[in-house]
Amino acid sequence: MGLKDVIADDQKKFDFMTIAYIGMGSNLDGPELQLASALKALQGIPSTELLQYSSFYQSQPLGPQDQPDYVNAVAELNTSLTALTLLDHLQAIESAQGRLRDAERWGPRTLDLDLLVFGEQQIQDARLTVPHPEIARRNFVLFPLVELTSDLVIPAMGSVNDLLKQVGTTGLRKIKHK
Ligand code: A4P
Ligand code: MG
Repeated sequence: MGLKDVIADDQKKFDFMTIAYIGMGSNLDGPELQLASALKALQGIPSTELLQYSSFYQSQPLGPQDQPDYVNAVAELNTSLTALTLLDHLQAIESAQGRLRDAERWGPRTLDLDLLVFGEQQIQDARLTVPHPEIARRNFVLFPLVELTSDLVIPAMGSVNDLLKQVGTTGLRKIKHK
């Protein structure tokens, strides 16, 4: 195999890799520790690499106000899994960290892992909507996202920088530097 073939072969390897962004949130049972162990768990997902993650941010609850503030962050993954298989792993991590499903909508939780963006893909499945439809309304998602990748353009939504300018930074406080 010549050098060209090796490079072409290498390229093929990367062709099926997808950059995915995961929104992480917790407001129960030690939110910072919940996110720290979720980051460890993300590193254990097969065929997937944790490339980087944002600072942690304290944020005021969206939805019912009679719940503690959240800690939010975003992680960047490189994966050869499909979006649905990745979602299976995210939900398994949520369950392992004591997340009770079918609780109140937008209510408190030990760990929430949302698949925000999966490469260029737009997915409308019974179990999965990508890009996550609430991104544009949530500064606790957009701010950490911009910290990681300020030039990201989200399919059908636009530039993360522009989206962040529209929502502002009210209620957000950086609590942990990397
Ligand atoms: N699902 C569809 N698309 C996706 C996706 N892109 N990523 C489905 C993940 N899941 C997706 O989710 C319900 C179903 O959505 C899943 O079974 C999956 O198949 P869930 O996590 O079980 O339920 P949920 O999280 O209670 O509902 P929802 O509507 O996803 O809530 P959100 O939007 O996650 O909001 N305030 C602050 N400051 N910070 C927060 O992080 N989070 C929430 C929860 C409320 N308020 C918050 C925060
Ligand atoms: Mg969720």
